[in-house]
Amino acid sequence: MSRLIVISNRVQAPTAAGVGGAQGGLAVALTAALREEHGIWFGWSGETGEDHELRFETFEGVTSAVMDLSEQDVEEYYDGFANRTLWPLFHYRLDLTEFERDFQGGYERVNRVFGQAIGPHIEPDDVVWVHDYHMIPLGWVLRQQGVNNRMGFFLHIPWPPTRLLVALPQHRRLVESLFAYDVVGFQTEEWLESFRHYVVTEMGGVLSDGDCVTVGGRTIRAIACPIGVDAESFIAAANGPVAKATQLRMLESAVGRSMMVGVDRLDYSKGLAERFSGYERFLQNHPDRRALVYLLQIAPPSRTAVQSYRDIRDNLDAMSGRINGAYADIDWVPIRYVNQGYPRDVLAGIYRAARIGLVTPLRDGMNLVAKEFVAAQDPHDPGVLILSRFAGAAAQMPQAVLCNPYSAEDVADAIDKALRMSREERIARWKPMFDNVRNEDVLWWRRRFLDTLTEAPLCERNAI
Ligand code: ADQ
Repeated sequence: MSRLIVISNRVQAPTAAGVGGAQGGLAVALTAALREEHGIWFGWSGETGEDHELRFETFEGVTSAVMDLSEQDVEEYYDGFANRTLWPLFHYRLDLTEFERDFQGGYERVNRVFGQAIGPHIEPDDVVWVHDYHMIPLGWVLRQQGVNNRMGFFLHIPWPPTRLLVALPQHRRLVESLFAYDVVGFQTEEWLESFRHYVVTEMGGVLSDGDCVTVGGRTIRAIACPIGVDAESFIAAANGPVAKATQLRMLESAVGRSMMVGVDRLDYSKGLAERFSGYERFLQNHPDRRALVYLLQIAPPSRTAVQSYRDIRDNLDAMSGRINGAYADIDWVPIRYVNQGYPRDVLAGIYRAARIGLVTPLRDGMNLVAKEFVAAQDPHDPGVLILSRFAGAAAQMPQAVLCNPYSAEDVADAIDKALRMSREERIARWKPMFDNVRNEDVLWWRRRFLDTLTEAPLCERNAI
């Protein structure tokens, strides 16, 4: 029987020290697969240390293997190339993208270190699944060590248009390394199209039937495979006692007012400043309806070692303070701004208490919050999802109130429309989105990707 090997920057498998019930959908789906197939999840421990030894642990039937990285590794590979070069560039933020040779060198070095440490643990029948932008060259490193297994790669973030990608020095080297995999997956057709465009125009690649993309002598399958949420457990959580208590607490804290909720990592790609501006425009345009609504914005800090992330936090602190100062009354504040994480069942209750879910990223590979919000709603009285047309999720959820997050007026109009929407229309929009979230959930995603990797005839095996 073949085992599944998952490799990602951070390992989210349960550990004895562990996260247990706090796992998100991706971790739930992958740990279930690892448990069934006796696999291993490899990655960075999140800690710094000088030796690159893998530490194995098996907990609740799932084996994880983590390694420390040196301070220099973290600075160049993680804070540097991954989060100051690739993340902004792939989210169309050339203005925030930093190009440093040290970052690229560190990125390649750490991928080599991972590959050399992991390679010897891969057995001939294992199926290898590498995740996300931190690890693009890893497949290539493994092939160089003679790993000839089926290997797939999934990109969780957008793939940028060719005209942006070519701003990256050595862009071709990075894309070429993807051809070491057998299958490369993207969240949406749009990102897949951008990838194909790059391959054809910059590499002279050829597209053929069955999702095949050939460059030189190497052929891979490139597919769109949108990730979903752990829908059944989220629906169950939304109907459970913790969610019910949370919902009650939310409703009691603002009787007679509609809550809008935003839940995002504090990241410039999530469009939080633009969201606050859009809401402010609504408050300006509708003085008579101001006090009937408030925004709960939950945004736990992330990547605080990176300056642009500290800047966004300062900016949002200032904006929420200014908007609350300008509009609040003795018994109402327009924005409740909270910088902490919540357990998933509490989050489900918060979503369910909301009349509007505001999901307005400037660019997002998929966006799972949009799907969680839909999963958590009361079927008889669902809230309205306001969704950025630039989130990958918009392709599967055209029934949302789609908006342009760059336009404060558009966001204000969307809020107005959502608040006025009849119950009939809310149900009519919500139902097809709910069916989609349920049908194309995270297990569907995992099966689809792994079936493509393991069962479908591959166009050509990639020996390097
Ligand atoms: P992220 O950029 O992290 O993921 P997203 O898809 O929205 O974005 O997932 C965030 C997850 O964190 C959600 O499950 C959400 O519930 C959770 N979360 C956020 N704030 C929280 C809080 N305060 N408390 C508890 N949980 C919180 C990247 C890509 C996305 C892609 C995913 C999965 O950027 O585009 O959808 O990977 O592929």
